[in-house]
Formats: sequence, structure tokens, C-alpha cells
Amino acid sequence: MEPRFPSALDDFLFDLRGYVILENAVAPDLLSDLNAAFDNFPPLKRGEWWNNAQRRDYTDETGFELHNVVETGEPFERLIDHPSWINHVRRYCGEEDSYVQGLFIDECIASIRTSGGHHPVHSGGYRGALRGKFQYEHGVFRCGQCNIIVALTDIGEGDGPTMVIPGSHKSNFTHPLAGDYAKGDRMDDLPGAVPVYLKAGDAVLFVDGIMHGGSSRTNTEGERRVTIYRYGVSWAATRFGYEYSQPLLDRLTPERRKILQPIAPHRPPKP
Ligand SMILES: O=C(O)CCC(=O)C(=O)O
Repeated sequence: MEPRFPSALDDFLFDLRGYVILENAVAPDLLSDLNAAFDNFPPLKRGEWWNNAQRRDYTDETGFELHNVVETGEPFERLIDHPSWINHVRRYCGEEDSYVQGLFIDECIASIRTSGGHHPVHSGGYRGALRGKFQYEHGVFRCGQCNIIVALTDIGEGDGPTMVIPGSHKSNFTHPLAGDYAKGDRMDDLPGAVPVYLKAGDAVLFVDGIMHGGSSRTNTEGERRVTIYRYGVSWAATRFGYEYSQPLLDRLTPERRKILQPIAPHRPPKP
């Protein structure tokens, strides 16, 4: 695929709304390889490991979420520096034009959502963590983290689309009706929230500081399949302490390895 670069319109919309939609980001051959990989996931219980990947659902209702999914097969490695978005994330959260320029993938997840599943709303500019912060200053973006959600199935009405509150990455106030994440309050009817409908192969890029979550999947048949890759600054650490295995790092291209391990360990020589 030809590399894409953020357009002036992407910059404008990303700044204004906190997200951009990348249509036809993943070509049909990779889409089909990813779906085949999903078909072959073992039936893991919550918390169960599969080599260096682990099923770790964010809440009781998010559904199957396989963390460190990049460890589970080559199709997931192709997403690391995918030409449809790598230049966007380099620009928005790659500390461009600084001494720590570069990227790191902090979490990478395969998510399967069936009827009734959802992900409660979280984030937002109000007292937002530096990790997910949106910033544009002195002519450069300095965001902490940007997420790429790729749809592997069509995600329309009732399919549990991701929801965002456009502009909320800059919000100075708490949302008065946002509810309680820990109690699993749903964001379906939250004022200001809009669903992000995607066709299989489309991706949504958003700054983690935008208020977002996943609406309830009301359709009874089938499942919503997405990958979620969180890109951030080169000096970050993984959120839950997952590590990328040496066999994975060894088989990656130098460009991909640098995104999973921006700074190789620096140790004294072995005696
Ligand atoms: O599942 C979704 O659509 C939203 C995921 C989400 O909120 C997140 O990854 O932080």
C-alpha cells in the first residue's frame, strides 16, 4: 500500500475534534489474514495466557480482549508500521523534531464484542493524564498517546461502534452525565457523544485524551472485531507491564523493532 501522510484537513479535524477516520486503511488481503487469525484464537478464559499474549478484558462487559496480540501472528506485525497511519502517529504523538523523536506501542489488543457488550466512557481533557494529553504548540503536535482502532467487520448501527465526544480532548469541565466507569455505566445516550461507523478495513485514529468508549452492541447476531494499537512517545512503558518477547523482536524488521523497543537495554558487558 502507498504510504499516507496527514493532510491539512486531517490536521484541522484532528485538532478540532480529536479524531480522524482513515477509510480503506487496511487492504482486503491483510483484512482476511487478520480475520483468519481471529478465527483461530483459542477459547481463552479471562486472565489466561497464550504464549506471551493474555486475555484481559477491560471490564466485565467489554468482551474478549487479547492483549499483546502482536505476539500471536505475522498479520498483527504488519499493523505496527502500517503505511496508512504510521505517518499520522509519527506526526501527532511521535515527539517530532525533538531529541526523543520516535514511537512506542504501549498496548496492542484484539477485541471481540458480542450482543450486550460495551466499553464505558473514559478520558477527556478535564484533569486528563499527561499520557493521553492533546497538545499542539510551537508548530508541532505533542500528544501523549493516539489510538488506532481498525474495524475487521463492518461496524454500523447496533454493532457497538466506538463513540467519541468530539472536542472533549480540550474540555475544561467534567461531563456532568458521564457516569461511573467502575460501575460500567453505558455511554450510548451521553449528550455530545457520536458513534464512529466504520466499514471493515477502515480505521479511526484518536487522541487518548478524547472522551471515548464503546456503545452497546444491540445486534444479536455476529460479533464486532477490532484491533486497538496505542501509539505514544518513545520513552513510554507498557501500561500493564507486558513485554515484547526476544523472538518477536528478533524477527521484526528494524523499523518495526524500533517501535516495540525504541531504546534497547543498555547493560555492562558480560564478564
Ligand atoms: O471498544 C471500543 O470501541 C472503545 C475502546 C476504548 O474505549 C479504548 O480502547 O480505550
